[in-house]
Amino acid sequence: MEHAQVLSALGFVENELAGGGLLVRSPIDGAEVAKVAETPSADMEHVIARSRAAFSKWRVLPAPRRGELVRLLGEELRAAKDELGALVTLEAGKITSEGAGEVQEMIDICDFAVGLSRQLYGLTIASERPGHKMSETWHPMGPCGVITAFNFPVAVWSWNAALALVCGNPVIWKPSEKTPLTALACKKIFDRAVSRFGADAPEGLMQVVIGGADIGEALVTSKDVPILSATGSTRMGGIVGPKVSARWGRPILELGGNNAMIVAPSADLEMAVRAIVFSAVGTAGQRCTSLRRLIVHKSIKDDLVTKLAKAYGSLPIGDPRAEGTLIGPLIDDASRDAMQAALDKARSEGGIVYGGDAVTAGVPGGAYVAPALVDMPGQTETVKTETFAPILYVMEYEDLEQAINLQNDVPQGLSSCIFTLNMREAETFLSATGSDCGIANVNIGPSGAEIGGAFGGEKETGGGRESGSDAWKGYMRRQTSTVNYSAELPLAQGVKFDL
Ligand code: UN1
Repeated sequence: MEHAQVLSALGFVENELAGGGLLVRSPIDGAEVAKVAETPSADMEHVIARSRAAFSKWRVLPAPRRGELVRLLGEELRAAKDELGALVTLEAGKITSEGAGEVQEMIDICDFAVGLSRQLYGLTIASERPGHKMSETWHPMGPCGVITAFNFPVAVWSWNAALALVCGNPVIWKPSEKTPLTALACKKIFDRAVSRFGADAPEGLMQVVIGGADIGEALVTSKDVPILSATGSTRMGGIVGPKVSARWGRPILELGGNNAMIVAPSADLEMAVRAIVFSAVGTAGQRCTSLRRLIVHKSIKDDLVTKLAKAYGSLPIGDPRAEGTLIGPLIDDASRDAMQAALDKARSEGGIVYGGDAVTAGVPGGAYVAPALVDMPGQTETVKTETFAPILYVMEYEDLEQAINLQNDVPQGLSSCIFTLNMREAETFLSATGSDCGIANVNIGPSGAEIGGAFGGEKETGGGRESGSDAWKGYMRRQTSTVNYSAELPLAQGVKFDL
C-alpha cells in the first residue's frame, strides 16, 4: 500500500498530518510522510490534570466493565490489523509479516487483559489472632505514563495500556519521535472502541502526547503520574528511573539487551541456524531481544559458522513491503553509522568481520545494511555494548560453566537461550547457577516472546516486568486489611497494653 492509502484507511483526513512541527520520514526510502503537530510542553499540566480527572471516574467502574473496553479495543485492532501493520512497516521499516505480527501481539495482550479483568485476585491470609481475618486487595494507582521506542512502536504501548486500563489507570502515551503516526493511529482505533463502549469511558482516559525530551520530562517528574513505564536505551533509563524514584513514583523500565545463545555440542544445528538467523537479523537486529552474541562449543564452531555464513549470504535485503524481503532498513542513517563504528571497533579488538556493509538494496534513501557475523577472540568491550543493528558476535567455549559465565558477563540481562539436547545442560542453564536474564529459553532463540509470560530483564535492562503472568501487579497498589470480628482486642506478637 502507498503512504496516502495506508493513512486514509486508518481514518486520517487530508491536512490532518500536514503543517505540524515534527517531520516524519519513512525509513524505507527517506520520503517525507507527514508533519505532525507537537504537544506544547505548557499543555502537559492540563494533560496530566485530565488524566487525574479521568482516574476518579475510571477507578470506580468494576474491573470486568473496564475489561469490556479492552475487549472492544481488541476487536477494533483485529479490524484494522492490515492497515496498522502496514503503517508499522511504513514508519518503522519492519517487513510486512513483522508489522502484522506486532499488531497480533496487541490483539493477544487485549485478550489476556480481558480475562485478567475478572482475575485481579488478592489473597486471604490466616491471622494469628482469634476472631480476625486478613486479606489483601489490589487497587488502581492513577495515571500511567508510557514512553515507547521506535522498534515496537505499537505493541509495547498495548502491553502497558491494556493492563493499566483493566487495572483502573488512565494512560498518557509518549511515543518515540520517530514513530508518532502509529501512535496517532492507535489513538483513533482506541477512540472507536470508546465510542462503542459508551459514556462510562471518561474523557482523557488515553491521551497521546507528541514531542521530545521536555514532554517526557513532564511525565517523569509529575507526582500526579504514579506509574511511569519506559522502554528504550539504558542511557535513557538511567535518567528516567532515578527521577521517578526520587519523587516516590513507580518506574517500570525495559532497557537494553545483549542477548546470547549458547550452542552446545549436542545441538540440532539445522534448527539452531534457523533460530539464529531469525533472532539476529529479523527486524534488522533492532529488537531489544535480538540475538547479539553466539557462544559456541569449540568442537562445532567451524561447522556452525560455515552454515551461518552460507545462510547470511542469501538473505533478501530490501523494501520491507516487497514479498520475500527478510531484512528491511535500519531506522535511520545514525543507526547505520553506529553499526559501522561498532564493526570498526570490533576489528580493532581482533574481530574478523563477515558482511556488515551498507547497501542500497534497490531502494535509494533508506539505511540498508548487510547483516554482520563477527568472529571474536573474546568478549571485548564492543561485544559487551548493545548496538541496535544486525551484528552477531561469535565466541567459543570449552565447558558449560565457562559458557554460562560468558553469557552472564555483560551489563545487560534481558534474554538468553541454549541449544542443546542434553537435559543436564538445559536444566543447569535454567537453574539458579545458570542464565541471569529475565528470559531464558531452551532450543528457541531469545526473541519473539509470547505475551503470556512476564517480559523484562535484570541488571541494566532495568528490572521491570510488563505483559503477561502477574506483571499486572506493577500497575496496582496492594492493600493489606485486618478485620476484627470478635469482641476482644488482642495485639499481635502477644504484646500486652492494658489500660
Ligand atoms: C522490544 O524489542 O522492545 O520478544 C520488544 C520479542 C517481542 C517484543 C520485543 N515480543 O521479541
